[in-house]
Amino acid sequence: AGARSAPVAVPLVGRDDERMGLGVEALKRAFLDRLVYSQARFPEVATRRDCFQALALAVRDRLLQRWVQTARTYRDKGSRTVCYMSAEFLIGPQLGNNLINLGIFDNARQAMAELGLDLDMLLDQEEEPGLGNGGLGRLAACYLDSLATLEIPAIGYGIRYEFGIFTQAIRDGWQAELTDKWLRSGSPWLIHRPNVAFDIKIGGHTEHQYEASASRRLRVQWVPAKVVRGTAWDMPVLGYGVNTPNRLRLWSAEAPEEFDFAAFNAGNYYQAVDAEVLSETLTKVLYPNDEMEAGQTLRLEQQYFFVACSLRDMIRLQLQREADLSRFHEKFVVQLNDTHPSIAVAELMHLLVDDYEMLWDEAWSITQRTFAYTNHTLLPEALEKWPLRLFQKTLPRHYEIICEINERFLDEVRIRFPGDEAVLRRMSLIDEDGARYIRMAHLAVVGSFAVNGVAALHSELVKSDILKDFYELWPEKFRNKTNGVTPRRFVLLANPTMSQLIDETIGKGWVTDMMRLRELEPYADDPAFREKWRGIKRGNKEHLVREIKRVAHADADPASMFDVQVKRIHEYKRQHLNLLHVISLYKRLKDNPNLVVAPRTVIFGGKAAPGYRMAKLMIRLATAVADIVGRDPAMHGRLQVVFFPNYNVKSGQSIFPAADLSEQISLAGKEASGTGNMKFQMNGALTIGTLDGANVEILEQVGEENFFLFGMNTPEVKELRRCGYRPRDYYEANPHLREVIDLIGSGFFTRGDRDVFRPLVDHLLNHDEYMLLADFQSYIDCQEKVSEAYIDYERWSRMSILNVARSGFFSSDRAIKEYCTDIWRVEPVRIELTDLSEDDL
Ligand code: 4GP
Repeated sequence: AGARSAPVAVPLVGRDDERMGLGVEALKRAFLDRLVYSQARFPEVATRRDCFQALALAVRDRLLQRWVQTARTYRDKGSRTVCYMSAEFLIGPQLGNNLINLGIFDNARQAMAELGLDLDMLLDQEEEPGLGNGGLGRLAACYLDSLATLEIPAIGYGIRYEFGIFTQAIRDGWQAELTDKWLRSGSPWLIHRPNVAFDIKIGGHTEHQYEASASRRLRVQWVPAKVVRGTAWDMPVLGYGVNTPNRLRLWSAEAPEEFDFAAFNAGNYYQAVDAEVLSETLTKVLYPNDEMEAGQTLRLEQQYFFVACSLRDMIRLQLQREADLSRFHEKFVVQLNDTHPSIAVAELMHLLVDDYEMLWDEAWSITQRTFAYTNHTLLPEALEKWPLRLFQKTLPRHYEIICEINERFLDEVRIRFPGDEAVLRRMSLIDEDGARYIRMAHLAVVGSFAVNGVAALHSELVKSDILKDFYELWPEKFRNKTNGVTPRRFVLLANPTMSQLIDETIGKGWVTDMMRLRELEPYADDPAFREKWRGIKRGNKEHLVREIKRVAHADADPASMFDVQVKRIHEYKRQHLNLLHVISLYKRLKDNPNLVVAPRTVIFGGKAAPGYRMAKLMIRLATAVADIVGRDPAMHGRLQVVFFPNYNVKSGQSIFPAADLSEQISLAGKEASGTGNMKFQMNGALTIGTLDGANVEILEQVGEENFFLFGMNTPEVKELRRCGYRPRDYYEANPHLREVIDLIGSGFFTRGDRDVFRPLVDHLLNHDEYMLLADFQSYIDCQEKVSEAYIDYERWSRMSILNVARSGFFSSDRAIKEYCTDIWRVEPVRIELTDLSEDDL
């Protein structure tokens, strides 16, 4: 690049690709430059990895150009900013998505082809940044995409885990966990900001002193046991078709001093580096528990660490523009993604009261106007509570602050519910029954101005069940924000052939206005369109068949129905109910070889938390059934089972577009929303599901005739539980169910070993917390209807088209717009791109 000339403002509309650096020639040049100047390689010796890196860096340059302007605009305008705080951002591979959002996917493909490279091969090189477990982390990533696309000033704050969610391998049918190494060769998207650094205290004790001045204010000093330095790593998140990249800022822990010279000089070399090693463990690894709390000190330290860095960062930004923090809540609104960051409520109080010497009442008023909290689960084992002793030891000052918040809060409760001791005990931030705990959900609710669930049903259950008392106290705080997913990644990028057909049929523009998909409805009655639709699904299935061959070493028949359940493995999600159906079908096909049913390939994918024994056993059951069914020649062309290993964002992009049937079969009242259900629907899969989570709203959108509904609803579940649920009664009353369960128990799937699945069978017969046996027959009957519908392929295609046409509501753009108007009160800020001169590129 030559001397920089002053940038000239040129709007992006009517852009000239080459001049903007986005054309084929410009991309080739940029790629080669990056190969040489960043990778120090020439084309003849470059590896695939070098080439990926070079293309990614060339794309990143284009993001950064927009980023700088965005940052400048936000600063100049002092725009109100959403801070999305989340311990997880399951962002997935970035290159494809960035090419899509920049609008240069086709140009990049051509540019690479002209250099003799295949874009798909390059995309395949990218390591998956698995900085999350499942739904909650992926939702955060979809929301960042929509925030940027809607041009909302926003920052995602999270943790730069060195090791994300483990890589799953299947060994002898069991899940094996391998360490994830997404950073092994660095990430081209992360930009280190060593100068954005904060020293964070942990542990120790507090000292209380009255000031000598007339006011004799109480001053609290926190004397920590250790100090960890957090530095920022930024990832640009570009919106689709706009010039807004927002910032995902991830904190990484280091030792504040590189070296303890005192220890070194005393001759203890090891102790000298100890602090560094210890500090760095803090952000080493993501806890692989989905909907389950670990309750370990390191986890609390992680949560506190990233929240403390983030709030300090926000305060720094605010003090660049204003003299004090009295308008902090006007500049920032913080969304707490579940309770993981809810310690932020106490931390902001600590900062305002202790560091900035604000009076408690003013600080509390700012705090309560800053935070909003999203609940993602009703499962009791996922509701975070910290043993008091552990908490006090880790965060002594926050313990005091929480006690103070609690006292004041309980005074309010006393006034509202006089004489009701039970309500005080239930609502207290501290659980005093038995071992004492801090209840993080209560802290989040008390410290927030808004609380939301993630689907209509779930938000109702939040109000009627887990936060009932709080709802009675503050009904105005509670709302619903039904989840959404980004159509950029999960339709445009994942399913280019369907996207193209939609473009040709109703024109472009639906990607940012998904309600326009309704215009597809009339085409459901057009046989020629249906045929094209089937052709596209077939192509996507053939692509998945190749993937299945590659990773699961199995052959799958693309003519069969692809019946798919991919999500974390959990008892409440009931993958084992799906397996009961598979075994039932197997048995029926064996008994009656002439049975007329649709041929099926049942595909499972998902990780189990490493310490969750029952979930691991469910995987083992899936692989065992896959094995036996696969070996049976009688099943050939009729039934097949595949366990797709290491399900993640990347493989999801091949799986959703290829699915015919989407399994959403959790026990009613347990799945907060689900988002996979939406990704399947957007890609033309039909749902078999219970009235749970967002299934309820999917059913409402598509109509009963385009949805396979089965099972008990939430009131029925509650009623059955109230009456005393006895799973064994179902087993005894239903001979077919008995056959299926007995087959598992008999050792049939494990070469005669009856012990392997005994815990699972025993659990089903004696406890069956998630009521599989109660829903079994209804599920089997419903699967029968699925089979009939699939055989009538014209009818199936019609239903599939209508599902896509009616999926617009589930775009994360809709969800984010609701958050913006109803909770965040933020407005879009348009970013005008100023052109770079020729020789800058
Ligand atoms: C998940 C819920 O289980 C899922 O229903 C929901 O769609 C998703 O959050 C996003 O809201 N919860 C978690 C968790 O991932 O760890 O609690």
